Amino acid sequence: LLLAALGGAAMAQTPPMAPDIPPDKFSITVPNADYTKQEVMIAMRDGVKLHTVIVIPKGAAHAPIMLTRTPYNASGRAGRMKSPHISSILGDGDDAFIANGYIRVFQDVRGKYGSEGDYVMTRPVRGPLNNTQVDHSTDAWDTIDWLVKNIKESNGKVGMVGSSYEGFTVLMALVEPHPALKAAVPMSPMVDGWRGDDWFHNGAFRNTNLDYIAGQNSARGAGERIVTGTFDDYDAFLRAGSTFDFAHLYGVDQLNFTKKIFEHPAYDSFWQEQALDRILARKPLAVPTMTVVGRWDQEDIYGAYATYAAVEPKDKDNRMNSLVVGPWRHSGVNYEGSSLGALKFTGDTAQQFRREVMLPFFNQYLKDGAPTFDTPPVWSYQTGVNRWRRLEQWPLVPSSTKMYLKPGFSLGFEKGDSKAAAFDEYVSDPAKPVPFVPRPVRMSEGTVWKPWLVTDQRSYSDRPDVLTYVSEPLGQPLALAGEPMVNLFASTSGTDSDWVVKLIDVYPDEVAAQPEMGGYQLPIAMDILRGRYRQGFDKPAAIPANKAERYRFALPNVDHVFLPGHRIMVQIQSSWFPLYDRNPQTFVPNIFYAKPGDYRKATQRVYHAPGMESAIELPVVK
Ligand code: PG9
Repeated sequence: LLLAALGGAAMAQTPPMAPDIPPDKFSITVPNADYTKQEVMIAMRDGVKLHTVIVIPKGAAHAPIMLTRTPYNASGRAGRMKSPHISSILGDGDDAFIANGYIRVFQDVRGKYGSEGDYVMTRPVRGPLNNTQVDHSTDAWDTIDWLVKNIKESNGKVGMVGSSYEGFTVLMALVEPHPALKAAVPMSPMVDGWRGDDWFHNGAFRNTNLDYIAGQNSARGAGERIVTGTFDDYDAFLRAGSTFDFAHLYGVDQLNFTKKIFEHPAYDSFWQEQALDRILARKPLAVPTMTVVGRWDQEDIYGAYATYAAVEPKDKDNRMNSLVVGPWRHSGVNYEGSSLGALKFTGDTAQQFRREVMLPFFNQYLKDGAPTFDTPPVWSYQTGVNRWRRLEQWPLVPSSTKMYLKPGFSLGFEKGDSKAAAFDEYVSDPAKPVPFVPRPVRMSEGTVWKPWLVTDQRSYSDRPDVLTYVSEPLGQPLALAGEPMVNLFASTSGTDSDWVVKLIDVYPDEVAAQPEMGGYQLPIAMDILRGRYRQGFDKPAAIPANKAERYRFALPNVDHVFLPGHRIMVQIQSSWFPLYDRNPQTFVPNIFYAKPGDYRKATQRVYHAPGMESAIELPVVK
């Protein structure tokens, strides 16, 4: 009785009308969690506060910090699952950091998700395009300064890692790095949006971006996506007309970044001054940097090689600036890496890299007392023979061995018969553009988009609007290591034209170990050039009709062995739809605004005549 009376008196009653939702943020306790998670707002030098999620392993002391700055929702990046286990809340790509006690930090870039301020897509560095006091370089500096002063479990050393846009923010941090930033791993960084990363390739616009821009820029958080009501993207884009017409149909033309793209179709100062390889080439090399990219990176296949090459002359002992290329799709380095499409590799190549190369690279600069790591200057997965190898440089060899396109649709290292026909021709019809993957085209489906660069090219080799040249089966292995150069002599009956060139490894007719690979036409390197830019990317010029002109451009880097019994193939076509916008084949000032009457069929000729020997210059390892 006495106890009951005492208990009753001690327990205050909650008034029936007390509000049931607490006024301040309330967190449910995760009992026995092996980490703590804090969400803080860090003030930048202009007063804008950036939302930052800090995950600290339980018991951490003198731990290094690994920072990622993202436009893709910092909370989500540290919230894969609701779990008491740090390995379940962070992504697969963080496995090596988790196993080694790193403090993991994600921050929303200004203007996105929980952060204050204005969002500007891939905000340019302070300078001609950015007259404010802040950019991603200053934001990274201010963030790192706060982290090392405020996280008491840290040893004051910070690394940065991230892929794609997050790779771009890593590179931006290197423009004027904070002294506590000790090592960086930009993965598939977006470096030059015009030359060969997300927005354009050599002037041809990538239509996939319109949906991305809608998703990123129609709201601070996750924006709305374009709803076409059409299962096949090929139909949706073709019916709309020009890329402007498509954007206008869904109101995406109203978004500022779409306007900026449409206003700058050529490689003018808007693009040149954002190109991060050019910016970093002018800065001292202060932070050890390992740049990573996938061999078949379908979004940012250009920038990693470009920054590595731009910075390499400053790397006197060949240890500060390194390059890693794995057999991956875009950002595949952070996922399971034992296969890509039909291709199978030697186990989980992505995990091998993260554990055996990336982690010891970071550890040596970030972990107190960690051993020095003999960082490979270049760590490259040689496709065809499927093996990792350590190299001293990239490229291994210049692209100096010409492989000629010959009469009779053959390929060879000697010039063709000069008395044979001088050219091959096809009709390119903008009303029936060549699809980039078999129809129906579903660009937003991961199973279509992620492996598309290894798609079997058999669906195109027999089309009348694709020229296909093929070698005899090889008697010896042929190893390539570098950047193949296209050297095409071609004419069009129109006044503008795109040229798509594909270098392909044709498997033997029968492959007993993997029957579905019998006769497979595996793309090794493919790209597109918008013909109006043949005299300079900033100098669009009409093409004189029916006159052979020279078109020279680089294909993406390869490190590949064509095995005995395989054949080399080259395919040439003039559209790659709907990934790339259609060239109307009539010269107009701005292709985004081409009118229906501008789209005309054209007869395309590719020459193999004396003085006009079309060839691919290959980086053949002797
Ligand atoms: N490739 C994506 C992107 C980067 C930068 C700008 C626009 C798009 C990405 O995966 O982040």
